[in-house]
Formats: sequence, structure tokens, C-alpha cells
Amino acid sequence: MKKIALFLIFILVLAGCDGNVKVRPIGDLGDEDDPDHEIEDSDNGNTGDTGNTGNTGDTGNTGDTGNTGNTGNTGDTGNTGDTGDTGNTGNTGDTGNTGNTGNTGDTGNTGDTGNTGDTGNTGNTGNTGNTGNTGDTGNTGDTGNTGDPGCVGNGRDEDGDGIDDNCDNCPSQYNPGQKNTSGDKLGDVCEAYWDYGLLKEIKFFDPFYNLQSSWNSTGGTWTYGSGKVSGSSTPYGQNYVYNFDVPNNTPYSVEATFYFSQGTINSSAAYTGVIFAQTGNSFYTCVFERKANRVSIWRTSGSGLSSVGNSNVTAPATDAQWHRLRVFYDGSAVKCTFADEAGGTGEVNISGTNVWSSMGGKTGLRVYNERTDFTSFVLYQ
Ligand SMILES: [Ca+2]
Ligand SMILES: [Ca+2]
Ligand SMILES: [Ca+2]
Repeated sequence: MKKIALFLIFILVLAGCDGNVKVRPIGDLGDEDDPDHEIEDSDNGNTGDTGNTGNTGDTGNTGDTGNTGNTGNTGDTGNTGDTGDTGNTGNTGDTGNTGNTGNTGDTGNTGDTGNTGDTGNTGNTGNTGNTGNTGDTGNTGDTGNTGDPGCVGNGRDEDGDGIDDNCDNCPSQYNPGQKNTSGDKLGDVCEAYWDYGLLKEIKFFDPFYNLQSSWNSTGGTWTYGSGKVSGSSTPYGQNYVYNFDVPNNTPYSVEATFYFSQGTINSSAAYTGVIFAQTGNSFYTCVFERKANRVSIWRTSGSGLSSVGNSNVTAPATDAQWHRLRVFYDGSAVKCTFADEAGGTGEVNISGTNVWSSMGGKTGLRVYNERTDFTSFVLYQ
């Protein structure tokens, strides 16, 4: 009896073990709690997305706003109503978009405003620098369009960017896209680089093809060639003064582009530059000192001459390459920048007692112990 009882207990234990094993059915794998490990690289049909970066091949998006810093997008199509996007770069091949603003380099769009550098569009308004469009109105700086009212060109293109001097929002510097972030009359490359709101327009641009009555030479002869005026001086300084008084203490900027095509110089004190403020016999110049390879600001008061700041130019260009001086006055301080074709740069800043309490007056060109061909002069305000 005892043996039978022990056998029955053994059988019951075996049965209990089998009954307690729980095996998860295969069909339960992948339920709604499991993460989706798919990598999505082609978002379609999104609405109201913000802050997206690095998207590729997006289609059918609507109403996206405020996206910033998107890069490398390609092949976007069918987007509508996007506004306020900033900092996008590297987008190519976008087509069929409508109602977008602030974009660059798009093609095949309709109804866009505020764009630059677009081609092949129709019915757009308020754009600048576009080519190949038809039926657009209210644009500036466009070329090659049909049926557009706008500027009348003079057949010259000083900077070779494809935009006629009369229609170029920065006629002395290459900017085929005519990008103009501030929406005034001045392209970005011609703005004060730290404040696009400082200057508004080009007051005077002279590529020196014709002698204009707006110039007054003092102290010597200035000779016109084709697209240049040559000033030389040994040893006295020569000034070529633009006959327009810049209002005192309002922001303005003066720029000159020049070459050295007339050989070497001997004097260690040989200057080429711009006059950027003048009253009576007193004036300020910012000059490139060719032999010393530096940019300097000089103040002349009657017979007195004093240096008020200078900076060495790194990697200066050869004489046959272009050089450019640009002076900015913001209402209280002066910044003079130098740039050249070889990538040379220099910058001098003056303020406080080094500037007059009332800056303005005449502007112009200057050479001293130097032979220089100036190819353009620009006054910005
Ligand atoms: Ca041009
Ligand atoms: Ca230009
Ligand atoms: Ca501007």
C-alpha cells in the first residue's frame, strides 16, 4: 500500500511540472509595444513640421514653417505654403513649389516672392537677380526675361557677373544671385558685413568709362583709359575728389578697386587709397601702402599729417591683381577693410578722439608717391 501511495505521488509531481511550463506563442511577437527599427529617409505627406534637418526626397509636404538649418535636401517636389525657412543650403532640383518665400536656386515655381537666383519661373513678383523668367512684374536686377518691366541696362557689366551695371545691386562685386537679405537696394556682398541694415543704397558708382562732371582733380593729372582712371604722384600727393557732400554723421561707405600696372615703386612711403571725410584743408584717407604691405588710416589737418591706425596685409596680391579698400562710417566709428584677388586681407578700426565729432564732407581717391589704375569708385549710403 505504501509503495502504491509513493508511486501515485511521483505521478502527480510529474503531471504538475508539465502543467506549470508556460510557452509564449510565436504569434505574440511584434505586438504594439515593440519599437519600429525602420530608418525613414523619404518622408511623404507631412504637415506642420518644424525644425527638420537633413531630409532627403521629401514630397507632398504642406504648411511647414520655421525650419532652420536644413542642409543637403534634394529632389523635393510638390511643397506648398512653406514660409520663414532660413539657413537652408545645398538644395537642388526642387520643382513644382508654390507660395514659398526666401528660397534660393529653385526652378519651376509659381507664385513665389522674395526669392533670388531662381530660373525658369513664371508669374513671380518681388524677386531680384532671376533669369529666364516670363511675365514677372515688380522685379529688380533681373536679366534675360520676357515681358518684365524693370531697369534699363547700359550694356556694361563691371564685375562680370551677368548683371548689367545699372541693374546690379552690387555693381563692383561678383554676385550673380543678387542675394539681398535686407530687401533694400543693396546686395548682401555690398552691405556692411556685420550689419545689413547700416547701408541702404548705392549713391554713386563710377567705372571710369567717361569723364564725369562729378569729379574734381586737385594737385595733378588724372588720365582716363578704357574703364579706369590713372593717378600718379612723385612726390606730392594727388587727390581726385567726388563733388558730393556726404551729410555729417549719417552712415556711409566709400570703396575703390585698383591695380598697379605701371611698374615698381622706390619710396617706402607710397600710398593708394580713398578719401572718406573732408572739410576745408583737413581730410581722412584710408590707404594701401604697397611697399610696406599694410593698410593705414591717415588724418591730414592743414600741413599736419598723422597716422591714426594701421594693420599688416596678409598674403598681398601681385601688382596685376585687383586690390580693394572699403571704408565704413556707422555714425560714430570708422572701419577700413582691405581685400585683394589673392585673398589678402587687412582691417583698421578707429573711434573716439581719432574721429571728428562731425564726420562727412567730400570723398574720393588719393595717390602719394604711387602710380595706380583705379577701375571703380562707389559711394554707399
Ligand atoms: Ca554686374
Ligand atoms: Ca554684382
Ligand atoms: Ca541689402
